[in-house]
Amino acid sequence: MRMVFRWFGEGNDTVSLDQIRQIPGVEGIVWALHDSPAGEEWPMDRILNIRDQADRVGLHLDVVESVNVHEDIKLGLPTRDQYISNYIRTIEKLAQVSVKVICYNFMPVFDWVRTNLYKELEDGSTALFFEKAKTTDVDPSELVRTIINNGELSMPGWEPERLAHLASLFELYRGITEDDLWRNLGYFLDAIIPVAERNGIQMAIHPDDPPWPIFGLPRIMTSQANLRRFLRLHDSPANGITLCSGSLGANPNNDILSMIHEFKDRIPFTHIRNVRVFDNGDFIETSHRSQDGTVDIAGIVKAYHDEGFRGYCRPDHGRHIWGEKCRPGYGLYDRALGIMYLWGAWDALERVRLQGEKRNPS
Ligand code: DNO
Ligand code: MN
Repeated sequence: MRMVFRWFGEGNDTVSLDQIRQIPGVEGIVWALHDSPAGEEWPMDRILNIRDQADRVGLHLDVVESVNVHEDIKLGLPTRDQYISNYIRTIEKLAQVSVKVICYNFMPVFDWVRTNLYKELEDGSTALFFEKAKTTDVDPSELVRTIINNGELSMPGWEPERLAHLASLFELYRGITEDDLWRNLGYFLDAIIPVAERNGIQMAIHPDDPPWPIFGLPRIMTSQANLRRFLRLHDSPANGITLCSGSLGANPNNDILSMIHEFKDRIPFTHIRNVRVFDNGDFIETSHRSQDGTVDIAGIVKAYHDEGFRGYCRPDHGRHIWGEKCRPGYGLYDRALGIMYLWGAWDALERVRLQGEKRNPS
């Protein structure tokens, strides 16, 4: 398992590269040009600039998260081809700085959605919270009003210019079914996967977060059966998954251990984090420890260890603790604690394996 840590870039993150390099066992940053609009080709000089910064502290750039997919591609509009060409040119450029994995998602309109970014836990820390009732049977125009009026719904990364287009975006998605999304995803994969193959890159789709339709918009990266269907849609080692335990774990019917065992060869990148799911479907993010949430993180680490997992791993979101002011979910302290929990579990398993080998040399 190769540990990496998400970094949003100089001036865009409260965590510095010098802090990241002091977290034990972290070898690289998970990065992106976050201000580059979806659909645009990433400029090479800016890519090289990130490489220079990472080089200076001895961290690698192997994992990019995310190269975002333009809505016209998800919608299957005729304009999609120009955005796919830009995407392809970005993949080729990333290969030039030896990127190995590109994470992306195929969620209509929104990336991850929460209804409260600072919900208080029993211990006084705060964490990202999702209240299901606020996102079902919502009238899109009502939603747009709520967001624009700076209401209770919090969508990180939603700049005012983009919000203004939300109503027309919802209009375009009217009548788009799950089948349409599958077809449009297949079209996208057929175009980009051969390019990834030629460039030694594995594409790794992130599951939908939460893994069910929200605001009446379809979502398809939600379950084991659908991830299986996804892998068959374009059957290639370059077509992989970012297996995110927190996203999939928000639905307790998702058996993450079974997914790890089934998809092991197609998981170049994993996000490991915990959530506590309530009976009514609401959930809150918690510390990584198994006992603190609904997702069995120690069991997940064991499943990866049993499979001899050699892919990249990052702690995903963390709580906000010890008074830290940071991007929602992306503080230093709780994610660093998460890493130490993951390493502790992994190293204990590794010790047991080595002792077994010593006892029964093959
Ligand atoms: C949620 C996070 C997401 C993720 C993007 C990937 O679990 O990991 O923000 O980064 O959805 O495109
Ligand atoms: Mn994730």
